[in-house]
Amino acid sequence: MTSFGKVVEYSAKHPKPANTTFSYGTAGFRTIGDTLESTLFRVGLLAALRSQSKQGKVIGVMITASHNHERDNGVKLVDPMGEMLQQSWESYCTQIANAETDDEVVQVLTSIAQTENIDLSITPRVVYARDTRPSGPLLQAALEDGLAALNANATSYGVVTTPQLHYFVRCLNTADTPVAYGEPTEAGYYEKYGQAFLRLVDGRSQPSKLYIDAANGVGAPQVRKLADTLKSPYFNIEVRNSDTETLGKLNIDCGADYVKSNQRQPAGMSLEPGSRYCSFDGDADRIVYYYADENGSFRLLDGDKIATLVATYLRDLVSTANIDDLEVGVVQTAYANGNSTSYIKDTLKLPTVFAKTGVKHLHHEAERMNIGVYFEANGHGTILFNPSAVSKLQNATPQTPAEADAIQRLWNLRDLINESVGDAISDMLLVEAILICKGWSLAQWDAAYNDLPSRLLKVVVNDRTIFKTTNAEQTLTSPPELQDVVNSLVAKYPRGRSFVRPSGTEDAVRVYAEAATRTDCDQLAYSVAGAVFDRAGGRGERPDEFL
Ligand code: G16
Repeated sequence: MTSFGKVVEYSAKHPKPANTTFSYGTAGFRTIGDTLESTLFRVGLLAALRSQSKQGKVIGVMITASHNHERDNGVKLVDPMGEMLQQSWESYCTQIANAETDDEVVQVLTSIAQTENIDLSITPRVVYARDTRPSGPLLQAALEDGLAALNANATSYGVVTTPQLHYFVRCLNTADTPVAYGEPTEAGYYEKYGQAFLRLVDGRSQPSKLYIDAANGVGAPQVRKLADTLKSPYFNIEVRNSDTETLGKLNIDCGADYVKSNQRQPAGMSLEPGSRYCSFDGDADRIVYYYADENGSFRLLDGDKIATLVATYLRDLVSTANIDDLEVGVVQTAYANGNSTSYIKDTLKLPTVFAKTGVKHLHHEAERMNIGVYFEANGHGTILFNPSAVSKLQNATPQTPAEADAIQRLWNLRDLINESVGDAISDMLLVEAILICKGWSLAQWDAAYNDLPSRLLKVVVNDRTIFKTTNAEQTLTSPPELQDVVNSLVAKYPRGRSFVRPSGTEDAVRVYAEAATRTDCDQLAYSVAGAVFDRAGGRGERPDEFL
């Protein structure tokens, strides 16, 4: 029997739905969960092949649709260092997911194996996990069939957060090497990040309670496990929106995406001035903070605010550590608030670059920096210390206690962050540690700069694939002439900026706008969304709330 000898038989159990095209988008495959069975089976095959192409390194598979509605599901592959799948393999994913017959599935596998010169005698190793979605178990079973068809050595991590799975993959592949990342277990995860947090805050004043909206997703049980491990007054939390059992609650009126998009608190949280709040998304890879000011008005501390807080803290530590040529940089996307970018450039005097939406794009830009802080405005991001930064820290010879302390703090910070991917739990510990060290309230953090009023809207259209962009997704090249319309609308508003791009995770087109005043911003956002609706096949209700 050839290496692919069992594939046809297994594949026949998971037929591809007719007239459906799948595509590996911003964060893997993502669509209605019930349609994804064949895709999961085939992702199992591909994960095994990917492992073989990496000489048997462990590959991860995460079954989740993150911030999306509960009826959606999705899957993404995790590469050996816990990073997102190498982009050149994304087209293989799309190819195999769309193979029309079982024989064609084998043909695609054979062609990838030849192109990539893969040694098929290597035993593939794959680990996988899922979030709390109801379609998860069925999709997991299909994935397991794919792994069995290629005789993979496969291990389930059960129901965990997406970043935890990334962490496990990195730990497994670095075990017993000089860059060993940690214990590849849930307990190891809580221990590593929790202990780094405690080392950073030791001796400081204890913070007030942090209320966490867990989006009724997997972050709820996981963050409670962290609290149980830490048992520390420095980590005094209360978890809200933690119902992972009742159908229909995941991400509904709660979670980081809801809070960021609607710029209001989630259901189940009434904000008291002086209290502290944050929201995770459904698979706990994003986080945003918020509070009520003294007038009771809602104030959001999103991914841009987290990036600037973290970059400021790192910049100051690096300066105190007095290490030559150790630089901090920041990576953002077009969704970054214009005032955050000005603040990074003009006040912090740090380099900043723009990447396309999707942490996989930001991650690669951050790798080019010594210490790269990358965050999307939606609260998805982390920090990377590249090998040159690590060796500079290792070779540093501190001349004063202050220099030695700053270097130690940089090491602790590095241990505190999930370097494989954006992680709501580790990012929360990072923010908490910095606030505790600075003795800051959320209002003091917020005071660094004022956001320009901004608005993010979704427009549902007949076919979002007709939308093509360039210039880090800020300029439309298709549909024809739509960008000219956007430009003419933007020109009407002081400090106006707006762009349109197709979502890679939802069946919608996203419209972002910002301007000098709230009224101008909303008018700009809704007029651009209206133009998209009118000129590019809008479906459902026309977005015209403010016009
Ligand atoms: C995913 C990606 C993020 C991206 C978001 C929205 O987040 O990991 O990097 O910002 O989708 O993407 P889009 O605008 O293309 O729909 P998550 O939290 O849903 O995995």
